[in-house]
Amino acid sequence: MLEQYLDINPEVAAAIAAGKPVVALESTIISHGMPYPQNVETALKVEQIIRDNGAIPATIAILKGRLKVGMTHEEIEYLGKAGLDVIKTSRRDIPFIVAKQVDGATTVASTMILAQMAGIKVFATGGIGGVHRGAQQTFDISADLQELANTDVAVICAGAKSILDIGLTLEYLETQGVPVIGHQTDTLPAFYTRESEFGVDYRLDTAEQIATAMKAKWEMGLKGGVVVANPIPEEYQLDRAMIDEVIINAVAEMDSKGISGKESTPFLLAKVAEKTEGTSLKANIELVFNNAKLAAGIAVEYAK
Ligand code: PSU
Ligand code: MN
Repeated sequence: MLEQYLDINPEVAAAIAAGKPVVALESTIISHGMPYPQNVETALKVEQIIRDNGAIPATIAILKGRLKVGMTHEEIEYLGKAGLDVIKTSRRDIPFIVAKQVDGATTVASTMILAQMAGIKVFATGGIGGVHRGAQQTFDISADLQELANTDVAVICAGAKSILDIGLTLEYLETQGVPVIGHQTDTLPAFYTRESEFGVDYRLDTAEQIATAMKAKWEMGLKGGVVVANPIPEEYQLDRAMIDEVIINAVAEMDSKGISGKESTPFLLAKVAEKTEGTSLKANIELVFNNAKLAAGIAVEYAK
């Protein structure tokens, strides 16, 4: 049934079948999260980092309606160049992108879904979606959170960007039973900065400890994902006050322009990048590299 829709790259399929470590990667970060050509350079370097750390990378997207788990370099280049012309595809969108046989860039939610279809347990990205500031009025809560509640994949990220309401995001995850692990940190990192005022649920300091907790969860049949929050390396951290001000202004501009729904996150990401003149892009790239390395380590431990 699934093969009718799903194409697993042969190298990735062989690794999964042999129980070797594999790390899934999303594609909305390529199409909507960074400008060309840095998006493609970053995506290819991330794959190399995963290989250098002992795992096989599987970048995920939908191409001409086919679910792709493990893209070629040419396919990554194509998707990165197309950028915002590719349809941002979350859980609700998947059947329509498939039926129309068009291209779709997968978010955290839909990347988790395709990873689960293929049998991949570890997924590295930059930041997850969450509860937006002002969600009390707008109801804007990313489908990523509901996916974390239901789909058995660990997502290694740099915490939640403060375009979101971090406190409400953590409350939502708690309600849904999603554990938030801090890798070598007691507080949830705020993406561009290593710390926030919010504590994580559990601090674990090694990839081995994290893999052990994942196994315990899933072997007991406790469904759903795990958030592994990994702070940006010290040297690439941005100034908290500066980035907070940029974000407050970006949210106000979004509201005044009436931007909502699936356009919100890409608008805020682009605004923040524009207003920080590229320093945020550098930080974003470096934290993704850092997450890829940890994810490979977790995948290696999980495969033991
Ligand atoms: N946050 C980031 N960078 C990103 C995204 C979020 O810092 O690239 C992307 C991810 O693909 C995430 C999606 O799954 O945005 C969330 O979008 P929404 O809030 O519309 O669910
Ligand atoms: Mn949203």
